[in-house]
Amino acid sequence: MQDTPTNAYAARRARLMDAIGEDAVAIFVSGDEKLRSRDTDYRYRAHSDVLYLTGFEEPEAILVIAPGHDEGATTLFVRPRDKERETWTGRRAGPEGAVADFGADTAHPLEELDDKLPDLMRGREVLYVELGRDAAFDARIHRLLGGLRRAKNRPPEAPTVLKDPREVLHAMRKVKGEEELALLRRSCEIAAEAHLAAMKACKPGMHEYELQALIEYVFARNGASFPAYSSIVGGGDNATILHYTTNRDLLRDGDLVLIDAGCEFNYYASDITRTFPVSGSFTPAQRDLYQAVLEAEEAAIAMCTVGSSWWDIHQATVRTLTQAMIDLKLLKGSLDELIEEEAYKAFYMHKTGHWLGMDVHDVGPYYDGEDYAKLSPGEVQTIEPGIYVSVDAEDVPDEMRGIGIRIEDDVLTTEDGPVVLTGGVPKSVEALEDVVGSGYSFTV
Ligand SMILES: [Mn+2]
Repeated sequence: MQDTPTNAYAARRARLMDAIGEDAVAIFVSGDEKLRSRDTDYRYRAHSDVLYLTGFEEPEAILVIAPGHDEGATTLFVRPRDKERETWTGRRAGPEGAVADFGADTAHPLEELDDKLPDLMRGREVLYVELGRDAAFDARIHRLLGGLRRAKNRPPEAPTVLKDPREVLHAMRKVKGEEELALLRRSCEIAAEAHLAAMKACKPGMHEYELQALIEYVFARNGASFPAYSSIVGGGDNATILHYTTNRDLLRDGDLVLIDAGCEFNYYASDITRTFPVSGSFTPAQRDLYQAVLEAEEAAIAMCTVGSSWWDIHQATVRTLTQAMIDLKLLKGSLDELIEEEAYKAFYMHKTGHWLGMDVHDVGPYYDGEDYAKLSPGEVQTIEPGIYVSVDAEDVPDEMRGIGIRIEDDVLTTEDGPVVLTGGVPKSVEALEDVVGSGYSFTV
């Protein structure tokens, strides 16, 4: 997390403390490593809540925020330094490093959690903890709470109210600070460069995985340590599978290829989709469908202004796309009836976008029980309409079967209107026909 200033983490913790108050204590868990196969783990990535509040990247860490506590409000429980383990699996900050480099007031080795956590909860009314993610951790919390409740000859000391910390913290995470926007912008720039590289390199006879490799090479070369999600490279009718990640097929002349890929740069995700002809020129049917999706995308981006409702943007996009489906003979009937019956869902079955931040499908509410979320300055969301015509769709023009198109950009809402963070990658028909297959050479 070298690119986020230490005082930004302190400021985030201070806002959280203000929100929960001195009667409360909050616990956040970074998560364990996960076995991938036999004795090999998936590459570790800490929970975004812990990263957001501390920048601490190691597995198994537990962060406790107890506002006003005698020994300081921020406590980290972390893996201890261990010369032998560190020789095998990498450096550890240890409790000393947690204090020196990650803003903890106090830090302890993990093995002291059962001993020390009750002291941090004692006398506070509300315990904020996310239950239901890790059964072993849930059981541990219940056991420690039970111990506090059984304490004799003292006033009641255990928290009596359990709350989910996500409501407070995720509302904070939804609105990005300047230091976060700088990282998000860079993440988007890198992903845009990767998509452009794939367009330039693409030619018939390549495999989907070759474009995937090139995209992920550009991510890594720019210091983005992970793809933000499994890269999707779908040629031909693979593009009609929304989360196709097999990426094993040949890319054929006459087909489109849909690429949905973004990187994670300093823990901030980008998320871009482009669809373009493998050979560099659209067929008339491909062009018609593409143009319809592009117009819907541009109209939706223009709606990303302060106060716009997330749901209204989706509804407007549904309307635009349904009209296009009528015009292109994918659907028959009246616009209002087709929307009412949700007939468009045969070809457009997902929502128009999602929040973007440390997680690709970022946190923060879409609906508060009464109203859909309205956009505020500093929020970033994707806009990603699509049309997907499956090969076995009924009553559709033959030349449209097996075509899947999605166009996705990442959009920041500001007082001055929408800012497209992923504008560095072409999307007009003319620009794509120009750039696809124009050649890409590695510079190392
Ligand atoms: Mn997306």
